[in-house]
Amino acid sequence: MNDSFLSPDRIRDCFSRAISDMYREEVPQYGTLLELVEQVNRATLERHPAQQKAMAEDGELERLGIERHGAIRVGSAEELALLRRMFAVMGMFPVGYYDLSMAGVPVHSTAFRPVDDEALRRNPFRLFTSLLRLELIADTELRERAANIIASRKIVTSQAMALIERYEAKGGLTESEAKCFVAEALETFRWHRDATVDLATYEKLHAEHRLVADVVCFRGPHINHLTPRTLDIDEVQRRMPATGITPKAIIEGPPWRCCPILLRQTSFKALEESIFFADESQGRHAARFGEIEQRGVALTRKGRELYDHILAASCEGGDDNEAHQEHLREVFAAIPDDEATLRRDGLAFFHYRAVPGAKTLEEAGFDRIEALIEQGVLIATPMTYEDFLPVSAAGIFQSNLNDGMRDQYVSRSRQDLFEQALGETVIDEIELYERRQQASLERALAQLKVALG
Ligand code: OOG
Ligand code: NI
Repeated sequence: MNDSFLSPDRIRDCFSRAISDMYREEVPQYGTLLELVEQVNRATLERHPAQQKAMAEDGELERLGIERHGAIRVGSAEELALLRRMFAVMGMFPVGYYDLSMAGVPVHSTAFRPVDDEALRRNPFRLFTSLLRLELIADTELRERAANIIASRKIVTSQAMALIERYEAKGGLTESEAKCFVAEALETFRWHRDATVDLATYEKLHAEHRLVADVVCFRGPHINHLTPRTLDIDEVQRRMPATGITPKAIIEGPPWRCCPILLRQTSFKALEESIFFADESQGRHAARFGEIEQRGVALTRKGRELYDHILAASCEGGDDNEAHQEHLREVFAAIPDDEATLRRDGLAFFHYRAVPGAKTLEEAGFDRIEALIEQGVLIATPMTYEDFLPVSAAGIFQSNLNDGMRDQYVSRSRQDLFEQALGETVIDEIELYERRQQASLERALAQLKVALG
């Protein structure tokens, strides 16, 4: 890349900090949450020096404090394709396909995020991006009305559009262009108190599904939550009430384990906000909420199948988190809870690296990897899960909508339609972890001068 250009990683880093500042102003509780998460993370690291050391060596310690994911929802194929181009400027690409219609939410989604090791280390900022499936609305008139409203709005400013085109034509943006791009891109995700429709239209769309009203009635895809990463979600959940935040009852995802796997999340409802309709009447709408997450190791296809199987066989959460977590700990005991077994059984992904200056013995040629690890010249560390979980995402959506809307949309998963709207295929997240693991292993073995056969 041309030297006078700012790298997409830098642009993404600026953008993620800027959107965090904007959201902190929009939703004061988010600031409180950040402080709580920071405190708990600091205390956790102090209590576990080994974890601190491992995270520092993996480059995870630096990204922890800035790591966020956000979520947005768009209304049409055109909007989704436009955002794909905007995110590419920041080195964020669509990874994974999530079908939420099975959970009664008329959307399907992907996560825009950086994909390679260096970019992830720099700033792993991700945006869970959902496309409203208007085709699932049975009422033809309402469906067309919604489509027309969406078609008439412009979610990307003309300045941002010009800079996206410039990036595509030149292969990069200069520092001053990038600065302008970040400021303009931010506008797309800002909250607007004035709806673009009158109260009657809002109510009709709301009656179809609250999410439909949320996507259709505003000027753009306001960011609906921004999530920091904690190292101890149970502790943050316990401490939330004392800071005036009431979390949802159940922590989504796997239970507490010595070796955390995948992703654990919990959310809380944000306050309802006043909005103003086009006919000047006033109303209330809850658009934004809060969420925290704890990330663990990424599972291989085999590991993921085991996880999904156990989750499907486990009982529904109910409202008692303690009892639910206890139940999960029992059923998840079927997944080994130590790094070595997870790795040897091919259940989780690892990063390999050679110990600097290490010498290998001749015999290492046979059962290479295990022998090298045994000798202490090759180190394997868990690869962080960078994606989302459809069942948890559905739980997050549900907890922030008015409940009782499950099973409303019966539909097949339509990745083909989603990719058509997006204008490209989504990256398979498991293949991505596989490639990264393999590349790290080849690099490490080359350093150790052990041929890979
Ligand atoms: C997205 C909900 C999914 C997560 O962390 O699983 C999500 C939304 O409500 O738009 O953010
Ligand atoms: Ni989220």
